[in-house]
Amino acid sequence: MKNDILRHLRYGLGKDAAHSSTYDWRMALSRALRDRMVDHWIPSTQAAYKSKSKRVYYLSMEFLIGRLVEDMASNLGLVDEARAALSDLGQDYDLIVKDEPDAALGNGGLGRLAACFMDSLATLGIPAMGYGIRYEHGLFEQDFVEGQQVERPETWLQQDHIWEFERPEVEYRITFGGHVEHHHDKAHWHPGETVLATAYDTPVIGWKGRWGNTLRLWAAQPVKVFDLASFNRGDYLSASRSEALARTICRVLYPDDTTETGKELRLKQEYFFTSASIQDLIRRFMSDGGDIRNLPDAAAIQLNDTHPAIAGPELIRLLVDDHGLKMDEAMALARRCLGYTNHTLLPEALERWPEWLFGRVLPRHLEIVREIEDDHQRRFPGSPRILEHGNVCMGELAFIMAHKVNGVSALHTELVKQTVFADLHKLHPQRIVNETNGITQRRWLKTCNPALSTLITGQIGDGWITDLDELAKLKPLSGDAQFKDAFMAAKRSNKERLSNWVKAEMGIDIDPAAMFDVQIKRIHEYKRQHMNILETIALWNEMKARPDAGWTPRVKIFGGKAAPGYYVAKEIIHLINDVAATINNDPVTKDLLKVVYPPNYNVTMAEMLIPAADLSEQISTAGKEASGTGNMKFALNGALTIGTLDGANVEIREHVGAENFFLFGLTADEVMERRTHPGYARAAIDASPRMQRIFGQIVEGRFSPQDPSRYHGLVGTFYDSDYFLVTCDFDSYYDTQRRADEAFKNERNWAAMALTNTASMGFFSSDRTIKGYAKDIWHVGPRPDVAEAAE
Ligand code: F58
Repeated sequence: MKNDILRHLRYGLGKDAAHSSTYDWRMALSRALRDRMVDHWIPSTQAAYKSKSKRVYYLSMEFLIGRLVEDMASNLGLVDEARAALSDLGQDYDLIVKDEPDAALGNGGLGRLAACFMDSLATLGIPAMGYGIRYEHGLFEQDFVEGQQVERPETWLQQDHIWEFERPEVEYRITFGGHVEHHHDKAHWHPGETVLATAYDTPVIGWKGRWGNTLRLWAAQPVKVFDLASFNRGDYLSASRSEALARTICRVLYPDDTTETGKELRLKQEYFFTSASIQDLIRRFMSDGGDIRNLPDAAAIQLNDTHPAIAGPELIRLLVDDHGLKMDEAMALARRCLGYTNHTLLPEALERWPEWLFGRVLPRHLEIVREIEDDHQRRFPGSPRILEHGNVCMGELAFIMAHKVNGVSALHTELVKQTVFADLHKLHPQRIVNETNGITQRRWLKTCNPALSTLITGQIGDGWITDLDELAKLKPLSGDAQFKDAFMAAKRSNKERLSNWVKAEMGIDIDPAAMFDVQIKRIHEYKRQHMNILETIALWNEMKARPDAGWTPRVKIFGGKAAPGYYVAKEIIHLINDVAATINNDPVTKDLLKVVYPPNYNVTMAEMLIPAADLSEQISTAGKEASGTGNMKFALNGALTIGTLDGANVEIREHVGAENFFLFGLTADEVMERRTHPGYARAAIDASPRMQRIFGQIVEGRFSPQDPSRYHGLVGTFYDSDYFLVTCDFDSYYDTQRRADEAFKNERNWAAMALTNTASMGFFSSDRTIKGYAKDIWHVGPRPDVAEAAE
């Protein structure tokens, strides 16, 4: 390893050790690791090719992979070796690892789920390929200026992205616009614009390097760099038109997780990567000498939400227009290949394209969508429409074109059946299945929490790394005082690490003995960060009034970004920061309560915050959070959850036991029922002196003295609409928080509850989730040799 690092430093980077920067060392280390990855990757790829195994193709607009050095070193079992080699060279492994930018090619849970799935697929030895977009700029970087969010472009590609291999030879034409002609029953699409999709491959190596898959991200290139004739005429703008289109397509990840902006470009992005991926998988299949009619035996194509839902019409187009299949035959064949995962019930997040726009960008696909619609109406007269009120509804399209549709938690799947797809579910009662989300324990326990994972391995061995159910062996230890002390000591060391970081980065003193209460996720009204900050104000009021009443000291930690155009979410951020500034400067409560909101929450920050948490905030309005995956990461790392019966919280509570979970709030049914009562919010506020006081303080400008009316609008929405029922759940949330305070005082008992959480999380491994998809949807098995090795 040492020699390899030095060799890469010299010949890869042209540096000698004496004059190398941290960046140079990181690049050299990464290359040394990459060489070893390739040694696992190429044989896997060859084996999959030779055995003609069925492959999974996971199409996702987002892969939120974060940093890779440590992940790769860990899966290859090389962390100690890398650390020792660098230390011999006078370098600090930890510092080098921290130098890597966080690849943020995703918004939140959906993108992170895709990354966890890639890890599990490789660990389980399921031949698979992730397909996505190589955005030039990932999710924006967040900064706070006077408490308000400002967005700056993210620039992960400014440095060499060492993990990827450019594949200039893998190139597909992606066309847009123009018109379609029909001659002798055959369609001819004459497009108006063309770009080239070129591939960049990143190896994804599973645990112990037993198997390797590929994450293939597409970049757009102009068909010709520029039009020399136009250039010579002096028409510089039109000379570089195709270059501009190509660059725009992969320029940015859409940072909006509610509404769609830049509609046409977003549609082009979706089609761009979907078409490239479908062309690529067909080419792979054909190069093997296959009959296209057998494609479903070789390819399971999973659509991560509706963003790649154009895969249905695209596959049909290629089958009919290029391979000469009949339309109905092509539809049936495409359906056998496709599965669709739904991640949201929020109506504003369900994609719909105006038909005129869809037809202008993808005229041939609009014809095919009409054929799909006609076919479905013929077979199921009066069924829900794909084309409705002048829109192309991508949810309905994905549903109709998939042989299986899945929700991401038990509750969510039931709600999918009862609400968004109720009518389609009646017509296709076998189609919707549940695959409760999971997380990879290799990143979310092994790598991010060495203190705890070392303790666990010392106690029960390392089988949990590939079989998380093994953690159940820890359950009997919840009565073992010595082990509980060690468990809490690991937590304490993570809290100290975080406290030092908060002091260094934000200048705030926090006490590692206090309860660390963490809410990290995108800022959204349904996730109810505002309920959390209102509760913080209420607690502060009580603490100020009776500072000696034996309070449990708390540190409230927030993290998360708001979509740039989401006004209310940005007001919530502003309020949290204003409240933090007020509370953190109060001498009366300085040892009792702190509010910390570090800017630019990302995967790397999550890896530090989650191991240090005592309490995990999962407080969404019941029925709104499809699953959540942060909730799983916290419980796995020994935090207790305070939460509603929403998403996967329901299943987490079942697994860890009701007595080890702080439940509050209305259920999904009660939420729907309550909404039918006019004036429910006012009634709740009228009944709660505590809420009245807080709203009074905010409205008087207690937290924004320089601008007292700053939050009048926000407070007004609580009285007038409060669609997410903050007011209805507030008092029970407050009371439950006080129960958590009491529980935290009994350290041994808290330790038993926390340990039971960790020990009960086996079910939530993404390995289990992937096995579920493999069995219920893809009909693929792990390669027997890999499965055996894992035994
Ligand atoms: C999330 N969705 C769900 N969407 O909110 C969460 O409950 C679930 O655990 C997770 O998916 C994984 O299933 C989500 O992250 C997005 O970020 C979309 C990005 C593109 C625009 C629409 C939202």
